[in-house]
Amino acid sequence: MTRCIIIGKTNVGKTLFTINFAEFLGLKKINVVLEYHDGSQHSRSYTIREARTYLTDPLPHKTLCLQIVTVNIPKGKGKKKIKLIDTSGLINGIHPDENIRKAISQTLANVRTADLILHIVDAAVIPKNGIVETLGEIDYQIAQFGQMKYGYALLANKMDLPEAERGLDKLREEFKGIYIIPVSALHKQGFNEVKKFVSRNI
Ligand SMILES: Nc1nc2c(ncn2[C@@H]2O[C@H](COP(=O)(O)OP(=O)(O)OP(=O)(O)O)[C@@H](O)[C@H]2O)c(=O)[nH]1
Ligand SMILES: [Mg+2]
Repeated sequence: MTRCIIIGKTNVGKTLFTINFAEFLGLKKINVVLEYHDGSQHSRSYTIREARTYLTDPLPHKTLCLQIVTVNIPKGKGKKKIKLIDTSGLINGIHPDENIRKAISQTLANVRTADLILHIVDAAVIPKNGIVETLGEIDYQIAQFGQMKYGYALLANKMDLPEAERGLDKLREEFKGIYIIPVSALHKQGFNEVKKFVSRNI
């Protein structure tokens, strides 16, 4: 099954995006397969509301393993099942907590095997902190890797926040030639464009 990885730094909104995108695609309940760095798996079922409550957090490093949700994407006259793979958030440098380090290395190992990459950044913090400082080396590396691949898009998230428009302008200047989709994971803004992008690339 096609694997679509949701990747980016911690706290940019990967998990909220995954849950709300799954709802946007028609899911009423979410069955999440949790896959740990040692390869063990188990699954849990949530209502959409429970998933938002239990799986997202205002503090960083909430997600610590792969969280896989199967969804249907329209394709031609029919539909195709794909796996949305939510991942542990990345950081620049090395985290002191071993569990977080293992989770991050699991994320990185899975980028290589993904068919599609949705790379999420927080557009709202860019104007305040500066683009290079906000993104850091890791986002530049993912963008470089993604550009060489078929099926890579940069999602500028949190577009509902006041500073995000300026952040989006900066991203467009910095990443010329990269396909950028402005979204708000919170309000499901830009989701139709993401759906079309995924549909074109599967
Ligand atoms: N205003 C606004 N807040 C958002 C948006 N997307 C996510 N958030 C908030 O940002 C915080 C982090 O969201 P998560 O989805 O948990 O972020 P994550 O990237 O999965 O974080 P890790 O799992 O720690 O890597 C939460 O408080 C979300 O409610 C958005 O589009 N707009
Ligand atoms: Mg998360």
